[in-house]
Amino acid sequence: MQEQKFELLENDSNIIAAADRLEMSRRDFLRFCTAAAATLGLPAGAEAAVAEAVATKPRPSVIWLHFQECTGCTESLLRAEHPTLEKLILDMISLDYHETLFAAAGHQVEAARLQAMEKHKGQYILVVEGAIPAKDGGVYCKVGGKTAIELVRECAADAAAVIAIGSCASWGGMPSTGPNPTGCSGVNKVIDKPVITIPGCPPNPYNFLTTVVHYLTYGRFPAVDALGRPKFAYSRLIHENCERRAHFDAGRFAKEFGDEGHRKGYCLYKLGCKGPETYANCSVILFGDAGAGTWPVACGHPCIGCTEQGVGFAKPIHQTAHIKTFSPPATFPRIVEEQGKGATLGAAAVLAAVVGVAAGAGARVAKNLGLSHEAEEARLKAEAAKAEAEKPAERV
Ligand code: FSX
Ligand code: SF4
Ligand code: F3S
Repeated sequence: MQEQKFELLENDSNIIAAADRLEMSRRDFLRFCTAAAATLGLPAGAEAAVAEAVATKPRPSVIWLHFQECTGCTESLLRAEHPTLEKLILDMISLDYHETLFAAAGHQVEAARLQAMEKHKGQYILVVEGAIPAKDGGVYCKVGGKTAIELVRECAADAAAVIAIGSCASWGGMPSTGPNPTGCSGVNKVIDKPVITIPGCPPNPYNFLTTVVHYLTYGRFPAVDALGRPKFAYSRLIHENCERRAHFDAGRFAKEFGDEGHRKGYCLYKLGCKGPETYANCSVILFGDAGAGTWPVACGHPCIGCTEQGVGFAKPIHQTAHIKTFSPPATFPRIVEEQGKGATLGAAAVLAAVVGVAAGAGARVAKNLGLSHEAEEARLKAEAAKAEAEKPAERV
């Protein structure tokens, strides 16, 4: 069924043109549209509408402002490991003003901004990257002689929508960390319009891309929560979908970087992982389109809660998280099990014979992924039993 639908779409002239434009195969283009529709939680069949919109809808004009930040949002968007992501984003929007990417400078670039605002009055999307300093009349961040507050208000006035990209623009992020000498905050504190926020430091470029896909397809942005975050991306705690969750539930924790638990891929809660109090989809969509294992926890570092106001850059990195859903019960198993306890050597030898072959291949994969401790345990047991069996018999 899916195959048939794909075949029909693959021969659509608009899809063929879009795939050519993006230098993707038609199938990859359709796969992307299907994945975007699934990420947005759209009903089956919506991928055709998404594909049609991405292929044919006029690209919305985007004015992109930079304030107090590190430009990591733009960097993460452009330096995605997989070039397709960047290509897709730049294909779907008409980037009419962007200080980092513009070749022009000075008055020329200011003129381009005003021209785009005039030409697309009431229709352009304003994207803001970076926090807005308000202290001392906003003197800590000026572009072309105007303060960040002035610029954001001027550009927001005729914008069809405002998107705050990154935690800095969403709620102040890193620059707003105490003592916050420039008095900076998120965009929503200085304008009266609703702001769609895509927090993260940097934010996942796929969440921005998917938000734009929704806008192209339906002419409106996806549903957001009380903080303006698209629900498709920020309605679940990282902890709910974490690949180390089974270790958390079983009471297996890394207690120090590089210790046995850390090497085995145990839960990072005791190292300060903020996954239990951070809403984001990093564990589900990974990061930067670079494939398996590319998000902080999979790399062995606790989540620092970079998307979450009051957590990221606010709580010490190694402070344990507030568990929103439940606390580990006192009945959880011991954190470090003793190898081989409870099994006789004979039983271990039988186990070695039975699981040895399976665990050999399985454990290698699991070790590479750093995900499973079970297979690793079985491999160690099998090796110990084999060594024991090969030992010369002791003299009596
Ligand atoms: Fe940097 Fe963006 Fe962090 Fe902030 O991302 S990655 S400091 S969220 O505004 O450039
Ligand atoms: Fe994953 Fe962190 Fe939750 Fe552990 S505490 S399961 S590492 S999100
Ligand atoms: Fe940030 Fe945590 Fe995701 S640190 S990138 S919210 S895993």
